[in-house]
Amino acid sequence: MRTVKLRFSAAVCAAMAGMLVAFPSCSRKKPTSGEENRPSPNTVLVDSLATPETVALFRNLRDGSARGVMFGHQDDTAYGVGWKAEPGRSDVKAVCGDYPAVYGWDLGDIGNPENLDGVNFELMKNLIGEAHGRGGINTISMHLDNPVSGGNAWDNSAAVGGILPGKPHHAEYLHTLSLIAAFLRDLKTPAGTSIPVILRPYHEHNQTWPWWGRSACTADEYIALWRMTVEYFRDGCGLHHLIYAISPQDVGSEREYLERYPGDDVVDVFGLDYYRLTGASAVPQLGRTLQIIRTLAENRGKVSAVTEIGVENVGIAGWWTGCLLKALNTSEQSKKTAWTLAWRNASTTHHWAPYPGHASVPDFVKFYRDSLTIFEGDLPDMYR
Ligand code: BMA
Repeated sequence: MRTVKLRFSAAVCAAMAGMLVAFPSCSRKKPTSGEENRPSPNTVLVDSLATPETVALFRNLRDGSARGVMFGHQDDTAYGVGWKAEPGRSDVKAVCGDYPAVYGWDLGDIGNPENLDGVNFELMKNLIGEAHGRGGINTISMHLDNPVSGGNAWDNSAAVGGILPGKPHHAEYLHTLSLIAAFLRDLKTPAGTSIPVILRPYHEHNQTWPWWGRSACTADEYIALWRMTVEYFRDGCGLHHLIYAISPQDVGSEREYLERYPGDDVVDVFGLDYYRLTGASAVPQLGRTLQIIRTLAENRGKVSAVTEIGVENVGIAGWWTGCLLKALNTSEQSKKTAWTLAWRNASTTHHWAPYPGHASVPDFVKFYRDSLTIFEGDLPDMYR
């Protein structure tokens, strides 16, 4: 056993009513009894009408209730190296005895039976429910296809200008968002309460690879896309179990972090995707960046997190404690990073977390045992 270490005004109402007209393709269901009994609006989240469990999750993330940095893993219980869709299985659990505290999922290819990485969407809903049932936390990214060319997320031909309100592909794009809304609406506990989700749309937007990246749209277009999406889910669809995370990649300064930032009223989590921690010499830079982001987030009442991290195939056997843990331990500020999520374990040549037999397993176990890291079994109730 390890030691457990907008005010709601008449004006807002009117604006929301306007949204429902502006976003006709989102089918809303009648409020459930839980929604009718919702307590007073909160002033901490992008969504002033967020459910009590969602507000509690945010406060616990922000205030460090878990007293450490939570470990996360993409698609953890959906597949791993050499297996797929086996109930209860997880590469992380297989090597250290516990599940990650945070689970990443992706809605790319929504509308098909499986996502872009072969995860069946109905199975994904179940796995999200199981993770939540164990006390874990779910975060969802969206590698959506290019809505104008029909290419994949990596097709960085111009698209954002064509899907904003009033543009030719707007209605079609809202249809895609409505599929996402329907998926998110289905995420319920057995008692019927919505499962809070940290949504991470349009990630790595300071890179050039995606159609929402910096080479494919202007800053104004990106910001308009982000705001339209938040308003659609929150006001048009009435989804109130979402926490919104932004996640630029590999930034080194406050100025870089805030490029194309859509605004405090539409961002809850200051995330960072980081793929430059390729050895011990890169530790100080990540440490500095973590301090910068935590300070920025703290000053605005937000959460900071490493929303993706890793080196493909983890070629350094001591990477977990020698690089990642060291960067997290840089200062009191960097230690307040809420979570750090390793990317997916697809195969022996495409993985970011260890699996049984991997050379980094002994070091990962040290990382797991360290008092700073939090896995699922260490979590307090994050939803109260
Ligand atoms: C990338 C790779 C791809 C994958 C994509 C979305 O980093 O892992 O294989 O399809 O993420 O998960």
